[in-house]
Amino acid sequence: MDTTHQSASKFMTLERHIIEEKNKHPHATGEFSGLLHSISLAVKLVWREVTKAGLVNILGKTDRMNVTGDEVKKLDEFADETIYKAMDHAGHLCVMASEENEDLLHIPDHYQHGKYVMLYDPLDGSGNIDANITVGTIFSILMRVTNSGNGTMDDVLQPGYKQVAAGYALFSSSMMFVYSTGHGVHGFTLDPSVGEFLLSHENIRIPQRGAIYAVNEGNYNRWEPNMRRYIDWLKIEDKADGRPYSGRYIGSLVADVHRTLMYGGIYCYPGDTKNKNGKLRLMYENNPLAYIVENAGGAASDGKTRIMDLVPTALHQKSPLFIGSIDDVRFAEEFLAVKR
Ligand code: P6P
Repeated sequence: MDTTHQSASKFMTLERHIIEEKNKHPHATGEFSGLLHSISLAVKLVWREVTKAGLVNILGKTDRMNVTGDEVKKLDEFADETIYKAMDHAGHLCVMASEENEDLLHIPDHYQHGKYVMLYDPLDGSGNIDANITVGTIFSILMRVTNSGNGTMDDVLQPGYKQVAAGYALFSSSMMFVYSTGHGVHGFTLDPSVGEFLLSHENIRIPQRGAIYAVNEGNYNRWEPNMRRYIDWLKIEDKADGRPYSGRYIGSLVADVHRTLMYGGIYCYPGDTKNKNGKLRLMYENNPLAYIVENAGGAASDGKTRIMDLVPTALHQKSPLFIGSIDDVRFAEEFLAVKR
């Protein structure tokens, strides 16, 4: 095979990958592929604004707080509206839910209602926008459980193991789109010269154990004693290569989890004396990222229970999160289970 052809055969666009993934699901209709394609377009529109945020007046703050008390930045609002408008008319969805909106986001009556549900965090890590730090969009896809018409809370409040797809876009030095439909985790990098996502990380597998931990140590004094003991243990010089784990914390979940996916290790956001369930949202952050990491061979729990087995009771409920290499998550669970 000549090198030209070889390089051409490696030219896998996201669109072609989605179609080939569909062919692995014998009963899949084009609707699922169309949904993923719509999402990839939506995040490109967000990326376009994120890349110029510093140049136009969409940095800074609005006078709004979101439903979980985070300050809403203008780019948050733009991303939220852009994704909704890119997804509401395509006919794939019966309802949406966004971290930035207290209630369900219904599909306008004059548009076709589809069989899927989408939950999304439009701009995770947005507190870092003004410092030009990596942020991203996280999405989770479920099948509706009601028969027709507007989707309901029953369609949305499903446990994470019911997800049929999940992924995230990463707005960093380059733009990446990482997704899974249950057949491996695949990463695409945007080639801005053609506006296409090209396959750059096929079948991502997370190392069984890593040497990096990510946690906000500013909360150390609020943690329960076993959590402190776990983090203290990571810093002891007795690890496999004779060195302690390295601490890395970006403060942007999607970036911290992507690094963990690529290099291994663990990201922790435990509960504490001030927030017993921590800060992260089960439906918009923990479930989709757990789906990705598990499909890459990793694990995600709340310190005791598998994240994707948690049965949601509220749209914006929070849960502690321990996510990453399977050995690291199990070590953390063992420390947390010790009876003192
Ligand atoms: P803290 C951003 O608001 C976010 O939800 C995640 O992206 C991030 O990992 C976390 O909060 C940071 O929280 O308490 O460490 O500042």
